[in-house]
Amino acid sequence: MLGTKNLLHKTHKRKRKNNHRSASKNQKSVSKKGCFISRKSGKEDEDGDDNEEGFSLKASAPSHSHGVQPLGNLYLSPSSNNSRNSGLGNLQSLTDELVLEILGLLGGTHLGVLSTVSKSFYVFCNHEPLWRNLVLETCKDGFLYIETWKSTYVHAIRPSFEVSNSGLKVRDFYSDYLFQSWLCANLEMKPEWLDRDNIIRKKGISVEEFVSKFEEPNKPVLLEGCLDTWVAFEKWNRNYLIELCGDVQFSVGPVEMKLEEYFRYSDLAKEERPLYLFDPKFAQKVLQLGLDYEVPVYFKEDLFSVLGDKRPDYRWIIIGPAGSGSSFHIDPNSTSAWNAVIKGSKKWILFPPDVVPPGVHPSPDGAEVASPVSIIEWFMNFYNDTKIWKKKPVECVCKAGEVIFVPNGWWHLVINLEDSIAITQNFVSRRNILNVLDFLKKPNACTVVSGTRDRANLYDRFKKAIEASFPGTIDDLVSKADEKKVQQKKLSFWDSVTDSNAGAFKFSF
Ligand SMILES: O=C(O)CCC(=O)C(=O)O
Repeated sequence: MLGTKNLLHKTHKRKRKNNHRSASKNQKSVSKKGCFISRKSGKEDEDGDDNEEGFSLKASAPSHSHGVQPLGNLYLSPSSNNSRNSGLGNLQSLTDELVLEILGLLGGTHLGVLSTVSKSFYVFCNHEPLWRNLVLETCKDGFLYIETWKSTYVHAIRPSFEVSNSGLKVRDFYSDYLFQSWLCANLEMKPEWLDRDNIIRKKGISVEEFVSKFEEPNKPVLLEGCLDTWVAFEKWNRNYLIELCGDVQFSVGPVEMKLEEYFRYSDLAKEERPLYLFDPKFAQKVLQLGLDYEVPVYFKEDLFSVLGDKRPDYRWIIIGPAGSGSSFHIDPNSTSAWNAVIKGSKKWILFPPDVVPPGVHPSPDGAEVASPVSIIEWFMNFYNDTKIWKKKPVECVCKAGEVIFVPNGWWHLVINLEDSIAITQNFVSRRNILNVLDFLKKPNACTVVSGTRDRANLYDRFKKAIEASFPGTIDDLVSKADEKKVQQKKLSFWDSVTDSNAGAFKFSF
């Protein structure tokens, strides 16, 4: 949903660009051109050609996913038999997505039984995201992750039941959909996806400079040195957090998990969209977490605080392994945000409000966003498009100790490059309160406003509370904004009749 912090984006059906014309028999790895690359180094094997476009697999990647190969390999196969089809019987005419959608309607027992019907059903029924969904639907209060989602599910339902994870390898099974799912789960970020770093960085600037150069013009900036005095920056790491609150449950996507169990999951899971710990109530759950950090001086004005404990969600602790992150979205309720990296590092891509990122399709009322299945898939299929765009995104890697300012309305995508811990807060200051009020007043407020149960009335409650605490402020800001608009109109008229460089009038016939 546009503007929710919790990553509930609609996803496109995986629309695979056929990036993998061929792969080696053991599917060691493939390049975009269809030639081979090696694990980790990204270097070409002897049988490939020059390959600056190659992909590397993570060192931890399993050597195959049940032997699934990209469809292009079928054309190199002497038998031209695709066991995907023969084993599906009458269902073979359905797309892979549809087969998986149907299988997604089944419970674990039926999936298990169906997996014994044919090699093809074995591969489909062992597709890990099916078992992940079953776990997330069934184990709302957490789960103990055991090597794969399938064994996690079986363990949760029947702890005494042993599941073997050895995994059959099926010959001659070709599917772009299933292959790319495996590929995306095991790809390293390519160095060229990380190279561009064009954000403005500042250290030790005054609040006035921050407001006039960044907040007022609504431009991102990366601020260095803001966390130097934070206890969190000095102390927070896995051991500290486990000791402090390892048995406390935090929000992880649709479930609640004990922190210690989440860390166990994040160490073991190798998947395309790792679950992300993203909890807005962390400071109520563990008071010390809230005391271990301080809002940086630039973001002290926090007008939603007039609503006391009736304010919408505004701060989150964020924990995730490499590869986890947030796909493209705009922050809730037209607020601005800051995001402080305490451990690890994050790659950011930001587009201004008037530029919808490639591959992203917001619904006309702004209530939903359809975007690629995963962040890594966005990089594979869309990142290159931005190179030829006139309006380039702002990009950076934000490292531990750094804070990024995300101005209101900006689209952003974030991927963790290492295991990361961060704090983010959304805020309303005098610079963006009019945008926020406009947003809360929208006719579809009850679907687009977020972070509170009382969506439709947030506008009235907030406006009244501001008027009570800061009488006259809204009227003042409205008249200043009107004056500014008149000034800008005058300026643009003057620009249109003068040669602004030479200070002379322009004539046209
Ligand atoms: O994953 C992250 O750290 C970024 C979170 C984010 O985009 C947000 O809080 O709006």
